[in-house]
Amino acid sequence: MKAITTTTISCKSPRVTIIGAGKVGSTLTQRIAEKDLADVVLLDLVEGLPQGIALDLSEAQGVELHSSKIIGTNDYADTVGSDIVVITAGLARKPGMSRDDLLYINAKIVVEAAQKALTYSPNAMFIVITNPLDVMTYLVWKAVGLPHTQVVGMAGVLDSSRLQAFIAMELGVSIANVNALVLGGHGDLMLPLLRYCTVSGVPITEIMSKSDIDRLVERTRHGGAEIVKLLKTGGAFYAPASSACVMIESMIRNQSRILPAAAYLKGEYGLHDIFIGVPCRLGCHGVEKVLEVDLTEEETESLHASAASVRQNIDLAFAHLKM
Ligand code: TXD
Repeated sequence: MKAITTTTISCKSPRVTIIGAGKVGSTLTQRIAEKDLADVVLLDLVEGLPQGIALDLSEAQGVELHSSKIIGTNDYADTVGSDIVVITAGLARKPGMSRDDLLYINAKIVVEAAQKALTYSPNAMFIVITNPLDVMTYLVWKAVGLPHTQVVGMAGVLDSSRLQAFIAMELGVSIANVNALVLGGHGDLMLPLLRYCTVSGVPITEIMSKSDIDRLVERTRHGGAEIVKLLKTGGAFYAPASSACVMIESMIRNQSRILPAAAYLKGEYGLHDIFIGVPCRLGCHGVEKVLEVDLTEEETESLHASAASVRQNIDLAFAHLKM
């Protein structure tokens, strides 16, 4: 009889902490769990909220048949040993409020949250979702003091996915045939790269009129506000949660997907010491590479204008926080 050899495998599941159990945080928890990506610790300052969501999602497990553990808590000690920390805590936009109105309130919230989470997960990767996104991502990086590759902001996937959806709706084609790429800051100065937006590989600039494209770009730029206006209470959360989830999946499963995200630049695109939306390769080490695509002079100008507005808000936030 042959001897049976035994192997030891790690029984530890990846662990994702989500700070902020609001619309985005709770929907993201559901997505991660139902895709069996990781155990999730959902944390909020409101007592009972994360616990209630975690219990409800756990009670769906018998039907969904995933094996992710979901913990709801108000205590950072429960986040210990997280591989990824996602920060969604903060205020969402109310109708008529710009993303930048949220600057001071959310700056304080994200810095505190990041520092507390870091105490229990000193080598985690941080994904920032709270608005104004590019500024908050920079603040989190400064607050945690980790290598910049371990901090990234989610917005480009969402903005690109919105444009992708609008192109597919307009042309009446499957979304699977449409690719879209939006760079720059997550705000009114975002930069859709139309030459890189394609339908079955054909640039939309060759199959759509300029006025139609401009209309879809405008809709993308104001995609968040359009939803705020419809919902009246709070902002978008399904597409934001899906967008964050695809980033988490690429990192946890080391898929090396190229996704647009707010990454730290040190000279790429002629920009220094700033987080802004650019195409990145996301893998188990975080932002493993920033890809530099060719930009026209006009596009470079737009990207720099977007970066200048992010920089201005970083300076305001720093002065406010006395960091
Ligand atoms: O593309 C993007 N990056 C975005 C960003 C897309 C959608 C939403 N975007 C921003 O994410 C939005 O402007 C907000 O700044 C955040 C979270 O949006 P969400 O819609 O989830 O907001 P909610 O439902 O108001 O939830 C916020 C939660 C709420 O439960 C608060 O109690 C909690 O954050 N909160 C905190 N938790 C922990 N610690 C602190 N200090 C704290 N403060 C608030």
